[in-house]
Amino acid sequence: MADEQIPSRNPVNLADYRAPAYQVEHVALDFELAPEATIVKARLQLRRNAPGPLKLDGRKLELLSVSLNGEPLGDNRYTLDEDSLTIQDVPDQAVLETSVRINPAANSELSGLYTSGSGLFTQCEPEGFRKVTFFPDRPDVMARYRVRMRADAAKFPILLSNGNKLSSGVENGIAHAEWEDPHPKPSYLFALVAADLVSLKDEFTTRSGRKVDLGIWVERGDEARCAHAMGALKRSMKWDEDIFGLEYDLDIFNIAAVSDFNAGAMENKGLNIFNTAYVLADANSATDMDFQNVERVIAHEYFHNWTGDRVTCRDWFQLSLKEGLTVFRDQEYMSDQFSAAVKRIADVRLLRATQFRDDAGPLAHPVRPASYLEINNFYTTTIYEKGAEVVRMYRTIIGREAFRRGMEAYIAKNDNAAATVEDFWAAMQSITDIDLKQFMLWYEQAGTPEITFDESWDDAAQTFTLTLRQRTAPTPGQPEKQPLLIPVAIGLLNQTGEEIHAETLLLRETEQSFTFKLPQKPGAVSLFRHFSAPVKLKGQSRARLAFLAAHDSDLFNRWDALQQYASAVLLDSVATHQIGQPFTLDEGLKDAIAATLRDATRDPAFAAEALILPMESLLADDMTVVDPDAIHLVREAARKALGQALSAEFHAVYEQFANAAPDDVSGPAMGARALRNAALSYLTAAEGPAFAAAQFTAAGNMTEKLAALTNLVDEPGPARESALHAFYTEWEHNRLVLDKWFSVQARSNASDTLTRVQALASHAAMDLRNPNRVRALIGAFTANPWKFHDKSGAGYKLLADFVLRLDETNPQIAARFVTALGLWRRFDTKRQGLMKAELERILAREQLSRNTYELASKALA
Ligand code: 0A1
Ligand code: ZN
Repeated sequence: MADEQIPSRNPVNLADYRAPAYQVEHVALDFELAPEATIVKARLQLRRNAPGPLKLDGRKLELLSVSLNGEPLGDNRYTLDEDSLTIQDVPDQAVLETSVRINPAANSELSGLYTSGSGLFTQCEPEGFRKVTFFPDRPDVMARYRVRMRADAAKFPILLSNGNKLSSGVENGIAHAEWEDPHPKPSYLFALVAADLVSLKDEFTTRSGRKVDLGIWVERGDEARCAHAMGALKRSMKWDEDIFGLEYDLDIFNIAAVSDFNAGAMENKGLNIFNTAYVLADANSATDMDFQNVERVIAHEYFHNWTGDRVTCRDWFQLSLKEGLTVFRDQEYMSDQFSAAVKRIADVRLLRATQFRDDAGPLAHPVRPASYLEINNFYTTTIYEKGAEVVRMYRTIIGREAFRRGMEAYIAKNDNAAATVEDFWAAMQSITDIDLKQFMLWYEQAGTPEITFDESWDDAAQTFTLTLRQRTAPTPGQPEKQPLLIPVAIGLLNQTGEEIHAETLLLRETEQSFTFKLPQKPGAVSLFRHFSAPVKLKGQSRARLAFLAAHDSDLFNRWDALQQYASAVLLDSVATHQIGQPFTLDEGLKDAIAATLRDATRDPAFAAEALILPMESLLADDMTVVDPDAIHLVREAARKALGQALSAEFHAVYEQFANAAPDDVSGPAMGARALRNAALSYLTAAEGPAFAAAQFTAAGNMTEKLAALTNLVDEPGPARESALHAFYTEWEHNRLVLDKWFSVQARSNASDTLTRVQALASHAAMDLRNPNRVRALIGAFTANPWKFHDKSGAGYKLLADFVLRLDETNPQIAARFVTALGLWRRFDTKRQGLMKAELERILAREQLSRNTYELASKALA
């Protein structure tokens, strides 16, 4: 960035949306590919669409020539600046040809065309295509593409792009290929790969009989680790047909894996490009979590073919239209493959830990933001995960069957078009009598609603009245909130815990009462079953939580009740600790954990979730002034006390579930391992590292190995050193596994974590160009709730140093890390000062990227 002007700091506003002056009907692209100098020739067939000049986006392009309808244009006919090429007086129908030179090897931002290893790859969402060629780089310009590529056959034998392959071959040492995509698409879905890759091939026949050639392209030697991804792809293709009636629409579906990638994966039409982390998996090198992540991300990108590609977004404010919907679809897919309750628990855990937290801080924004400086900063859990909750609420409100018809209506009406969240809303409204007008507020209002309630029983009338109240706290730019339409799934339980009534209520008012005629006074009401809305429910008594944790037939709420109960008692202990009193174990918590262990056989995966005490960061969210030290000490003390009090039970579970075959990645096998590893964590807390050391040595797969290592790294000493050394030596040459070696140390609670992270930052294997490696160290460290917040401020400084270094090469990744400092208001004045000082130091840098500037300045505001 150093030699450029300060990037534009003018926000883009939803209210300023204007249709594009020209549509592009067809694009012909010609690539002469070489890492340092690639020549891109583009031929755009233009048609006028609205008044105004022809404005093409373009960044870091060296313009070689431009001609209009075959006539070369002199530089008096156009204006060229840092970001665009504007041409006045273009006829209503025209052909524009440009030729540019770009330098993929110098592209460290990893957006546009860039090198990774010895290959060339693209990433165009959201605004990368403008770094490939001059183009109206906005999602409402949908064109048909024809792509020709030529490259040195020795280095780039494989040339891939979107759609169907028309031809390929090698002549005089030059590889060439031509691809054509019959479906109109926005530029952000363009993709190109030129590399020396090999493929795992398979095929899938769609329900109407189309034979689709499937290919997963990876580096030589990695083919054997693609089987799980291929299986996931075929399962996803079938599932989308079965559940949504959506069938694949091309003869080829390719996935290419790349090591250097800013995000998880990308849904380019017919050519998904994936971070290797979400493709490669075998039991030896990948954990059960990795296997599930591969399955989930493969499904997610595949599902985008309809929700994203065929129906795309009008502008980037509508990002959640495709992302929230596609996350919802991948959640449903995963919940059909494994246990639905466990999947819901994992999703809600994530939502609370990340989205609720953002929604309560200075970076809170609505599911559809009204303005942004840098769109790359808006690939957030609000857009993705809260967006998925919004889609889920439609289904909860109107019912499954109506929702399925609403989806059909949405796709039929918006096929091959660029849509808005209003279009989705309208499709849902069109098939239901329930008035959904108020529901649009979920897209417009930021913040997490808080729900409180009252209950009363009228003995004479035999009626039970439930009063619900909602309130959403102010968020930046939104001081006043209106009441939302909230689906509240409830269950009424009798005194012995049996269900006597279940229903979904629609809460529309700030305060609203619901009355039920019942045969008897209920024992307890279970609210927001299966987390029927993304809200915080307040004011449940401990007695009720303990009752629900033991009896609720809704498994999600049973889990949640135990979590809330545990949070309440741990926060009490934090308060006790702060006044210098010793820790005592709550009997109710002990009983609930004991009951979970007794019941574990029924659903080991569920038991594993239930055994995990509320995360430190979650406990922090419920404190007025966060005390990271007290939270950590108390949670550890509880783990240790439970491990000691229930030692026999934990040992029994650990032994009982030891039989899953190491390479079995079925749900039951993963559940058994999760349960054992949960037990291991208690046993280590109570009895020291012996068990973990034994598991480390005996481990038959990465899930067991990494869980053992995670327990071992908390305690400095020879057990830790020898395990880390053995792990490094074994996996030094596998980048994805080496990432785990970095992360596990950055997450460690050991006394020397800070100095270790500092040392790892300049380890020979640290690679600033590789986002996975940076996330493995710095991302993991900022998620370390105790060590990152070390009261010396050294953690904050380490982070800010990294942000400033990364900002020069990869602003997208740099900016993401700033959010960790955005929570400063939640801490004591000393930490506040230290965090603010680092934010100010970041902002003081001249030439700061727009990405980092936006988040740092909003974090301080
Ligand atoms: N649409 C992709 C996410 C994605 C976004 C940005 C990227 O590069 C900056 C890459 C991928 C998805 O939802 O999977
Ligand atoms: Zn997506």
